[in-house]
Amino acid sequence: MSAEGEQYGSSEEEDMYSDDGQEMEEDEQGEAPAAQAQPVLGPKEWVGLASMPAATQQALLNALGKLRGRNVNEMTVIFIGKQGVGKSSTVNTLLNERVAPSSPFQPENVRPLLAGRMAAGFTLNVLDTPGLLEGDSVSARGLMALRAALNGRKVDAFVFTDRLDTWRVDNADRAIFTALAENFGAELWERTILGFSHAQTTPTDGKPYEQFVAARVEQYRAAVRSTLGMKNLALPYVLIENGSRCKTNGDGEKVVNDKPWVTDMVSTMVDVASVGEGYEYDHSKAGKKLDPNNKHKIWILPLFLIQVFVLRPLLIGQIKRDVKKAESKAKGKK
Ligand SMILES: Nc1nc2c(ncn2[C@@H]2O[C@H](COP(=O)(O)OP(=O)(O)OP(=O)(O)O)[C@@H](O)[C@H]2O)c(=O)[nH]1
Ligand SMILES: [Mg+2]
Repeated sequence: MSAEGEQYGSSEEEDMYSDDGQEMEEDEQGEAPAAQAQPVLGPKEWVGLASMPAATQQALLNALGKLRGRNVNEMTVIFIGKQGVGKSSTVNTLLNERVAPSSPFQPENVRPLLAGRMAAGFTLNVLDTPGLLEGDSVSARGLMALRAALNGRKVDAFVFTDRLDTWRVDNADRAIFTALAENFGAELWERTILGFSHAQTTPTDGKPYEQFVAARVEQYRAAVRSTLGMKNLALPYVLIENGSRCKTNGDGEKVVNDKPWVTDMVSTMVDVASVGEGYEYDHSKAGKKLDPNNKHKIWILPLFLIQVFVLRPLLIGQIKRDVKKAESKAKGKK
């Protein structure tokens, strides 16, 4: 977290983002086209805030005001998780703008995306990242995109997003928990909020809603803590409902279980942001394992050398001896 505005577009990787949250097109060489290579970078006025219900606007400004009270004028949050769990939709709902592409049918964004928004002298930076799963394994591409998003930037809170209505934490999920810790350090998890989308789900087991939520949250927390061997991880949680049928209260605010959830989410982010100095990606400590499928590649060269310099000469020697034997046998017969 920093009290001063960061430089946008100051690094090579910054070219991956645009200031309005739209992904930049790639040309055939995979580079940003010249016309867009140097967009006017920097946070924009948070126009979406003005069209939120007055009660939400006030509550958000109050929540962010807690940081301003500590002389901090900026907060950076980043959404991570598998494909299709609602990361982009949540970014859009949070900013009340359609900045991130979202689709029910296919993985949407393959590159990270940054949207910086200013209101009342405060800058909120929101980052959306591509899904972290490819087939049944952790996506190396997803991890690389996340690294690009983290590089050179202090992050105040991560929102690890998943659906409330999925009743599983499987091996692929656990592999993602581990890959994040291995590649980006366990500190990432100390700044992580669990974000459950589809929170307007009706409990299927007939349990009261609160119990249903508590069970899913505890299941998730236990899985993360046990996978990482970090039993004291706090892992606060927030409930999210991006659907157009999200209930609203008398003030027109989107609510889940009667609570205005956007405000609740931002307050939780502020609480996490208020602790310590924020997360910074440490290149030297992590990053060598970005390809989770790379683990055994270290053996390729030694095995190749053994094959060329040991096995092959042995085999050729044996073949020569066999040929000689066969020839002398044939001579003997004559
Ligand atoms: N009902 C409901 N639908 C949601 C919610 N969040 C997301 N969706 C829908 O789920 C689908 C996927 O959502 P996205 O926001 O694109 O998911 P994502 O995590 O960004 O996916 P990738 O970019 O592919 O990693 C879209 O059709 C959304 O409309 C939610 O809270 N409630
Ligand atoms: Mg997305």
